[in-house]
Amino acid sequence: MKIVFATNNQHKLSEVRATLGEGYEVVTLREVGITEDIPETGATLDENASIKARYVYERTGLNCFADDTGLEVEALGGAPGVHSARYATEGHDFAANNRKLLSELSGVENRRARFRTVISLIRDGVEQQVEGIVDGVIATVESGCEGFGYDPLFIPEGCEVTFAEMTADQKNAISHRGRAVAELVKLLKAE
Ligand code: ITT
Repeated sequence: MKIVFATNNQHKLSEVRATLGEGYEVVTLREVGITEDIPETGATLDENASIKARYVYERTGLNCFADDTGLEVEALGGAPGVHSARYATEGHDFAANNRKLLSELSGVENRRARFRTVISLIRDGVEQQVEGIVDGVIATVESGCEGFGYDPLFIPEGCEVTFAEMTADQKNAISHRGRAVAELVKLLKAE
């Protein structure tokens, strides 16, 4: 099945391609001629996932899906949440975001956090949403260099290492996005 993934994030693209496997031809925005950044003007992850998927569907008429992900930190009242990409600066500066997170949590004992991914699928014009969540804690120092974003600071529940210290397969097996994509596959397989 051919399907457009509405993202400009290459890390997400390779994670999703690996999780979906061979039955799906995942096409990029560039491959369907969309080179501009899709404005993420929603107030929630659900809204942004929907905005990105609809943007692609309206321009291409192709089956597509979009993911919006946020890191929700309990002691910060759920921040950075929907603002995760631009937490420290307007650019997607992963290192600056991680520095800011560590500084906001300096001296804070409650390190509980979760990643939440919402995926909006539009198939034959019909939109459906699924979600994936992984609970964990924010480490006090960055570790590992795999993955992207907040991965060097996020230790999933039941693990002793951060996502950035795991292989892509290990992360995908338990991550927010891996879980959301597993739900996406269920939707795609259901007629
Ligand atoms: P697209 O909108 O083009 O898909 P993006 O990078 O803007 O890409 P999101 O808005 O969904 O993606 O994600 C917001 C930020 O959350 C992202 O820039 C990362 O800093 C962080 N993030 C998302 N998924 C993550 C993951 O699996 N591991 C670590 N950080 C992640």
